[in-house]
Amino acid sequence: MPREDVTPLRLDAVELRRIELPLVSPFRTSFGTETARDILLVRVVAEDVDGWGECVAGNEPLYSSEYVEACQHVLQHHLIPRLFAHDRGRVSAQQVAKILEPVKDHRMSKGAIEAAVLDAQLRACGTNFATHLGAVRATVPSGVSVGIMDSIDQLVTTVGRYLDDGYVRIKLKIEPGWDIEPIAEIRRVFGDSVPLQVDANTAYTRDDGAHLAQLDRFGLLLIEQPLPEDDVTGHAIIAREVGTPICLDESITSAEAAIDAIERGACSIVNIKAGRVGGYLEAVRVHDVCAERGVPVWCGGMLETGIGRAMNLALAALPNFTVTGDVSASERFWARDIVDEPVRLNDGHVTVPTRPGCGVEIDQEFLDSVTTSTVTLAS
Ligand code: SMG
Ligand code: MG
Repeated sequence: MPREDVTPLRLDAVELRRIELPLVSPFRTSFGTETARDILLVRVVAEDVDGWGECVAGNEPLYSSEYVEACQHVLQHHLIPRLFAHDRGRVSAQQVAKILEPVKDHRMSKGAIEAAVLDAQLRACGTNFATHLGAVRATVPSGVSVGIMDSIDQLVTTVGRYLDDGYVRIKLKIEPGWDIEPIAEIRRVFGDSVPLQVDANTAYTRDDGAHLAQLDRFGLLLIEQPLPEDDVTGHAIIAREVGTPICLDESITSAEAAIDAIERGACSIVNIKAGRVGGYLEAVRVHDVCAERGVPVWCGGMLETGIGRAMNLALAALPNFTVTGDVSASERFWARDIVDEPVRLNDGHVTVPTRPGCGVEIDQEFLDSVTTSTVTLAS
């Protein structure tokens, strides 16, 4: 296995930068509609090399308890001071989780700073994320996540456009009142061979097993996170009532949580998002424990900019990522990305970056033009 420790770097400064990026179209899930993202980027300056990390928390605490303003606070007042205090600011990405362990949860914040440290270290030694994490593929198939729409007609038009673009798998967001009918219509219009899955973002209850079993006739790849994140037992109950495989997203907050959910029969597929589990290194551990148990995984998305997108592609190229992920092109969400090489769709696939670190460079002029605030902390 690669992924061995890389040389620690001395952190000279950390910049917390907030940007505002409008989405090309509103994105509606069972918990709300987003039209723009307020994104927190973390830049570490370490021994003359920069490293970037992206915090995936949303504007509001709706996907999970984390939200961008709180992430900025905990990074500024609790996480970064602990890193500066460790060995006079000398840290390696592999030490970050341990150093930050006394601070409970806040995984998206921890993941963002760990990513920035890892990016700096890998740039310093000329290695890329893919090699470091253990990637085995140069390109990965690209799936797209489609929000809840105002009408089924609008959904059909949108899905048709993504299929024309070449996406090889469609994920539809569902909620009570927007499930059986829209799926039936998508199957009727586009046929049974389109790889299709649904994501409920916790919108159902333990009583909905029989209702969700009506989705079985559509041959879906999986149903993602039907119940609240802390209801692992409920998912095990639903998994017995529904023929379609149950996949967990929000519930999987660590490798330990993944083992627990798998052993309790709550899921047979796992969605991995680095931010949700506290960073790319824990994400690799989740990948590994799932692989050891024969459970396939796929890479989730959190409407990332080109920074998080590039890192996600490295992760999605690991061997047990055998299910197509939410690794769409930058243009799926952004009119213009903040990096020099936005993710592009090529025959339904996206290319894993190969340059050092996360493999993309910041478009500084554009980044500055969308920046809403910057705080610099010096060690
Ligand atoms: O980045 O392609 C993407 C978005 C994928 O649907 C997506 N993410 O629960 O999986 C999920 C959602 C979470 C984000 S909604 C704010
Ligand atoms: Mg999800």
